[in-house]
Amino acid sequence: MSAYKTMPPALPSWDRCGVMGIVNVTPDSFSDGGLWLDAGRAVAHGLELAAQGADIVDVGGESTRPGATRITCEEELRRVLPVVRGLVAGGALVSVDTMRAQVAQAAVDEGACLINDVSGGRADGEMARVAAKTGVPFVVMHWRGHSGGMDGLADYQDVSADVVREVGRQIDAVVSAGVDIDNVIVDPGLGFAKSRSDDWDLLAGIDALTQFGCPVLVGASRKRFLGTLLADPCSGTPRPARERDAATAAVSALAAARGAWAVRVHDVAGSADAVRVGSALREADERAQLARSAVVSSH
Ligand code: PMM
Repeated sequence: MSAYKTMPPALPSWDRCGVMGIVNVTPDSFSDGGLWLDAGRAVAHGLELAAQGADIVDVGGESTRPGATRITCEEELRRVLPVVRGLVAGGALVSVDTMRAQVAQAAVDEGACLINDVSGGRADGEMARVAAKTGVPFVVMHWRGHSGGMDGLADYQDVSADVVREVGRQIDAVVSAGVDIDNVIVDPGLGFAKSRSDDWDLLAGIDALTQFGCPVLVGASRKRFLGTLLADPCSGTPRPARERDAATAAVSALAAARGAWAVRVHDVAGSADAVRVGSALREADERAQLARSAVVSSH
């Protein structure tokens, strides 16, 4: 039985780029694995993220770090559902990060208001139908294959054009399965079958993803391309994942300035400020463009 007795919630939107706080209920996620495996701690952490300014809290039970092996559906349900339930009871807006239709359905039944599927519906043939049936917003992330082998799939002619084309195909597939186009959110899938330079190229070309008219979600938080950028200049050792939050906030500001709908981050406080900076810059830019076009049309 869905938590939504009448209408499912519309796509959340804010007067700036939103902040999605991450709660990984996993033993093995790359930067916070094992920290929030206990449901009570995970709920407390998610509510703390909401208090720090997360507009929505994303709960995932299966690690997608490069090389990760899959867990069973039962285990994923066991990890995710009590946390979704606790966060909803605590008043947070919750999304569920899952590639499984059964987990998505169960999480929506507990009150999750968005399905974040890193495979964009490709990993589970039932997912798009479940997303359509529940009527909640659905993330179509660019994805080429499961984490176990995805590093071998980072082969592009032109990464921005290829990602846009493949995401476009996946949007068509989920819309054909009944998902309302107004509920589709797109995501470039930074770090998923991407080299470090692919991630930078995708960020530089993020405007291309807006051509579908769908909101854009950016997930750069603590990812490898930031660790490599900030590597120790002597040893070349990548900056540890937990020390990449300032760089993540910088990406959040840039994504907001480019018009992203939301950023998905571990450290909410830094990005909550950063998206305000980026969104204010974007608004100032829009005002300046309006003023320029008013001058041109008055001549
Ligand atoms: N990245 C991760 C997990 N889920 N979801 C979306 N929509 N976009 C992402 O970039 C994304 C994601 C991997 O990061 P994590 O293991 O720290 O959660």
